[in-house]
Amino acid sequence: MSDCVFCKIAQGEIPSNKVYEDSQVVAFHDLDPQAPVHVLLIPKEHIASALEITPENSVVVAHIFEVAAKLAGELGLQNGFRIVNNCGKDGMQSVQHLHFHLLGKQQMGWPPF
Ligand code: D5M
Repeated sequence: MSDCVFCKIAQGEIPSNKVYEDSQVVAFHDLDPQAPVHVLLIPKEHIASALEITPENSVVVAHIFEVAAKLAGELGLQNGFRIVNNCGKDGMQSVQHLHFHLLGKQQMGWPPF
């Protein structure tokens, strides 16, 4: 999508601090980190939110979780981490391109609200 900031990051049209890229997925540091490690993982394909995951596009979601596990090892998150997807208004989604937050290097709390 031409006006989507994460599509522009995926296509290299705007800069990001990338930690991983392959043909399907890009991962980069969040510009407003909420934990000592805060990386975003996105599909290169524009999927607006978790509500838009279908049988046709869902393979990339499994791949994102594989990449997250690999990055967790590389980023020193062996003690654990949290993966978050914010969806829609109630979920506080602010960028309308599917993304997963990988957060770690601190003790998390629960519940998250
Ligand atoms: O989270 C969207 C997240 O995206 C939020 O933590 C800020 C981050 N963000 C927004 N623009 C950028 C750029 N250009 N680089 C890196 N990170 C960015 P949400 O789940 O939608 O609330």
